[in-house]
Amino acid sequence: MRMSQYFLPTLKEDPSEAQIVSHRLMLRAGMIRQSSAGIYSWLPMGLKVLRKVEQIVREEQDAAGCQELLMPTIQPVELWQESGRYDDYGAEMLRIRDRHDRDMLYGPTNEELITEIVRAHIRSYKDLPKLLYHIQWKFRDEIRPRFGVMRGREFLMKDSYSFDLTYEGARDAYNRMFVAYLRTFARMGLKAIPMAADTGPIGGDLSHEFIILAETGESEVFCHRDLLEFDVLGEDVDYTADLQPVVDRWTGLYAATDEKHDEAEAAKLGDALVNARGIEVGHIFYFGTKYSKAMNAAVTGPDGEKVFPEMGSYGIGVSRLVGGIIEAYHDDNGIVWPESVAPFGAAVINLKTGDAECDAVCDDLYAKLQAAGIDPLYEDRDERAGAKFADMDLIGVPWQIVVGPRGVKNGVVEFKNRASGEREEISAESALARLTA
Ligand code: 5CA
Repeated sequence: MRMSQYFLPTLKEDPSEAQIVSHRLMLRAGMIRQSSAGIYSWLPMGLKVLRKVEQIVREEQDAAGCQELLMPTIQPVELWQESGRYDDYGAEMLRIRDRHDRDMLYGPTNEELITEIVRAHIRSYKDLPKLLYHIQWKFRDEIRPRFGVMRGREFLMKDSYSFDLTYEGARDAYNRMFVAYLRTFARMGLKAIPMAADTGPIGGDLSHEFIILAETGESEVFCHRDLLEFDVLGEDVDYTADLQPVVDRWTGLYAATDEKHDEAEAAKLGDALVNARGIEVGHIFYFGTKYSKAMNAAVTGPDGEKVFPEMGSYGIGVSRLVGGIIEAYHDDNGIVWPESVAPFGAAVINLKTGDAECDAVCDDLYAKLQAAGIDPLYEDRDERAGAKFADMDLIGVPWQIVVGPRGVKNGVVEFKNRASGEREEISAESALARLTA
């Protein structure tokens, strides 16, 4: 992408409405634009990152044996009356009336809708288990939307739902999602710690929140220090195997959110106790037959008897994650994207646009990076060098190749790593080779 053509409305000044760094940087880097309180448009670069995050979530769901479908955002109220949640959900639910005076709602979550789909199509125990997910916008009329995409009213969620014949089967689905979540967040460079959590309006008695530690996090959390050192990507995961030992290892050490915190238990940890703030990036629930019974979604069991499937639901805050990643990866100059979610693989910075030699070197690098699938951003605007550097650091592309007239004369470019700030003078060919190796 050429910067001269790109719709990237960066801001020089800090927007006054943003209280936390990720919100400030998302606005300054031209990633989002507020449309009304807690509702955002995703501008081209913001959308690129959102899609990358979404794709990692998708790949790990697929790897864990979860099947993707897509449910609508607008739901009929009747299903929620069946489950009994229509009244429970209160003012957070956006209620809509269509032209035929039918009551509808903008889905805050999808337990009812998925249970209706399964009820309609799955009649026999032989068709179980099923593990289904979608990635869809949700609406919750949060009383205090804040911190940009962190607590929005409209937000993108990945939600999965499991249906099993037995408790053991449901536990197995829960464990698979537990491990898939650890992998998902680790691939984004995040250390997410599963913590015992409250179930709120979703219900059930087994639940973990996945929390990344951040000073700006909304929840107070407590955990054993050693959990911060566990490495999940180092483990080879076989989703057909029994994952209980992996889950036991993670849940064997103390970790709890505020609501589930037990002072006496935590005190036993002594110096090993970490008391910090955290951002909830995922939340998993086992709630047994709560919805299958209420909505009469029964299957015929092996002996012809009526069985209500054991269910669980598993959410990831996809749009919240974009903010969460920035909270974890930034410095005074701007965003420092982990490579796995970076909007561009590398940037080519032409310090003297219009200079025949600089243009030739840059054009060539740009074409070759494109051909290699690096998805480069080409800073080809007619701007001061200082402004180009500042914008590029703000945007946070992991690698920068800086091309200036002096270097070109000596046959070198500057190869800069955004995270470490390290710069090297090497040939354009070597820079290319580093990125395509
Ligand atoms: N049905 C269950 C699991 S699918 C559910 O809705 N769980 S939840 O309420 O915990 O939401 C799942 C995830 O969505 C949360 O862990 C959080 O990361 C994200 N989320 C929830 N509310 C918001 C919000 N207002 N803004 C941004 N992300 C949110």
